[in-house]
Amino acid sequence: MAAAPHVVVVAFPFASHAVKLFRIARALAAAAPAATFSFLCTAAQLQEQQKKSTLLGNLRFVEVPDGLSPSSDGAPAVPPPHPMVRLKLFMAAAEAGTLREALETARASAGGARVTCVVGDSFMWMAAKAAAEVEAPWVAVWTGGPSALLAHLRADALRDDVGDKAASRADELLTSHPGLGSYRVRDLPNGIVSGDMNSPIVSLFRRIAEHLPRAATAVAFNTFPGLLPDDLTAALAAELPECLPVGPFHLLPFPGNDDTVETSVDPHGCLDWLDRHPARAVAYASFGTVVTAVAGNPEELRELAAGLESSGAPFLWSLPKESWPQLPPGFLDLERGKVVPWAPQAAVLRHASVGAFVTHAGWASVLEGVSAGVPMACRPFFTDQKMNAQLVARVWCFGTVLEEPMTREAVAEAVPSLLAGDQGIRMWEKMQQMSGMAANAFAPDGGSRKNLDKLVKLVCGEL
Ligand code: U2F
Repeated sequence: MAAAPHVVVVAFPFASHAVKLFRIARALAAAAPAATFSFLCTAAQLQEQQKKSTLLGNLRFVEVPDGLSPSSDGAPAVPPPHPMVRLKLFMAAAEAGTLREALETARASAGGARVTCVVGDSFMWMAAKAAAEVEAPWVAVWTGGPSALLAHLRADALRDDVGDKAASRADELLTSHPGLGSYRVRDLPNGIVSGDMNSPIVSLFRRIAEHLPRAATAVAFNTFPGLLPDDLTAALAAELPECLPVGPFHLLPFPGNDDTVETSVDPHGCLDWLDRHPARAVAYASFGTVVTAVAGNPEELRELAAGLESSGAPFLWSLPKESWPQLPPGFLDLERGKVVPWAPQAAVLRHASVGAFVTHAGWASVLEGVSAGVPMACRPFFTDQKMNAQLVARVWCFGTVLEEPMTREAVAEAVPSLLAGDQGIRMWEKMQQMSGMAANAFAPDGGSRKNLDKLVKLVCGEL
């Protein structure tokens, strides 16, 4: 009798990546109860996931060191404050061998069960080599905006085309690049045709683009069939091995439990506060999990505050507490608004009183806006966000872009127009069809459900 499959899932422990990989690991483990799943991540992130969720019997945690050296007296290392420094240390250690060692620990602690597949966040490109060493296929997961991945895969062609004219051609559409024709030169992620070509994050994307086409057996995307424009889907299919849209996988509820309890945990009373407002009256603002830490700009923060205040609309703003002192005096006491350090965003966006979403256009946030049918005002900052914002505003017509730097006037104009203006109503109507498609993606015959079933077979070695 063949041994039961042992699938290793490798997470990337920064921003909201780990929770996304954990949700997909959990969906796979629930669908394949006879297989063992080892979820590899740093201790801090494993603790976070354990706090938030019940574990399934066949899904176990294995630690990958965070790459920080303990001090000479053996005391635990103090993490450097900047996330980019932590990222660099973690990635260097993973590349040098900590990931391979964790894989070996996973194998040994699963009674020596051979690893039959490695599923990994694409950011953990070194998992490709670790998988090859144990003769297992590597299935990559791309959690971000798919158009940005295409841009990274086509980076050489884009550079040949744009050359050193990125500034003078900033507003040109990339019409000669299949799948990228709706984006302008200025929307490309940093480090492709402009910006610092040697920053750690740019080198990381280069590695991803090198490894995915050559080493992955399949790439799972956080999208659902029908969401992306056909030319983008076709261009990705031409660059990559099998592409499987299995999203929005980060919104999948705990297996066997239909209510999305996890995404509704609400320590700051956001949902009760929303209950006190009429339908489509409230603007919700959030810039995800990394923008404020990495690119936060106090000037723009104050502009957003002033814009929300003068928009006249009630607003709910999820903003890390460290940034609260930068808000204008008296802002936190405004009756019309509520500022919280964390909101149950997916549930907030599904609340009937929310009618506009001011977002950084991180991919999960975009998917949550689309799933809830809430028009978006996007202020993108880095990586995939500018392309995601173009997809929202130009391709789907589900929102607008707040140009950089965001001004109070732009916010004060965009918010009421999304909430109650003709343009907002048209967008809202247009979004209802797509949000219906998102809701059906995991129905028994839904497109993402079928792809997830296929992914389960693939990782269990049945295909
Ligand atoms: C990076 O994105 P972020 O983690 O900043 O942003 P999202 O992909 O939008 O994910 C944020 C998640 O955190 C949740 C929110 C999303 O699921 O619902 N959240 C919440 O529940 N409550 C809050 O108060 C605030 C957030 C990167 F910056 C992006 O460019 C990439 O697209 C993304 C890819 O994974 O990673």
